Amino acid sequence: MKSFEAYLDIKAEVKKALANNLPVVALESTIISHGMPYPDNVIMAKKVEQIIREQGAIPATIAILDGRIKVGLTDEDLETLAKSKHVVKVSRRDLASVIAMKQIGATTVASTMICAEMANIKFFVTGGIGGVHKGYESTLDVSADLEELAQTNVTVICAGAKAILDLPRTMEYLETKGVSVIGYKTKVLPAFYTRTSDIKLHLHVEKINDLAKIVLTKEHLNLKGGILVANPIPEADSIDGDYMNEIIDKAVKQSVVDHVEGKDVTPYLLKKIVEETKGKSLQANLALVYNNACIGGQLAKAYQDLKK
Ligand code: PSU
Ligand code: MN
Repeated sequence: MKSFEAYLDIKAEVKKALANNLPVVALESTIISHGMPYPDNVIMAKKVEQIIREQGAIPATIAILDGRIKVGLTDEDLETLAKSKHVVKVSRRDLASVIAMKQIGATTVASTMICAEMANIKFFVTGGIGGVHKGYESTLDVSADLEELAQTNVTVICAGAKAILDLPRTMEYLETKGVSVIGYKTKVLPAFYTRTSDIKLHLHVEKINDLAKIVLTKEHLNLKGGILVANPIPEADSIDGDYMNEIIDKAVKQSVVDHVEGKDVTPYLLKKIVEETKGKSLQANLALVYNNACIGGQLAKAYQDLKK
């Protein structure tokens, strides 16, 4: 037994699926605790799990509770995460202390990847990843998500990244770290609320099966690190880029005035954006997560089918 296994609580259904080589998809919990308001966050978390099931895969939402890494949550766990005011946002840095001190922890993209790999889960669905922040030159604010993508073997399905980040620098960082960013039915990086950006991707695929082949080949080659699948928001749910950029710029400026730093930056900006758009951005956020769940579930299944 590996020493970390003593800290893992894998839900029976997930354990059974893994033992039988059935498709499993991990989900993060910071999007629940720090990414969306209550009760939309609980509705989102449940619906995402349901969509993954509809694709023939088993969902496993990850969080830290009672000094344990929970892989697969009960409804009660979910309510605790969604409602409690004392949930710690857990990135790689925070994982050991939050477990040791038995705090309630919500996992980011980085720490969800770590826990998914511990549980031997290959796929993880989220909304948007963290990245290089605007104003990086003076703050050095780069999300630990990028370093995790460089070293942990999990495929992450997202809708690109929010324009709260410096998208060209985020892409350069990923390139340097050897992370493949694959557009699913898009040749440019989707920018979360919008389907497009000016950034050309090095690779795009039209078929889920091709994504599965790439994931499996990377595994055979023993290349460490993640793969990022960028799946654009559905057209009907997308929001005008210029309108969003104006709101985002305002939120970023306010964060400087308010002296927001460190791990508070991203949640602060997400909250401000929801307020400024009067909830419109939240609807788009929900739609893109559901869309990612659909593709993630299909990809996990296609990968397992290829391995048969
Ligand atoms: N971007 C979003 N929604 C989110 C996050 C990012 O559009 O909920 C969350 C994710 O959990 C991500 C984390 O991993 O914020 C990044 O935080 P930081 O920039 O502090 O690394
Ligand atoms: Mn940061």
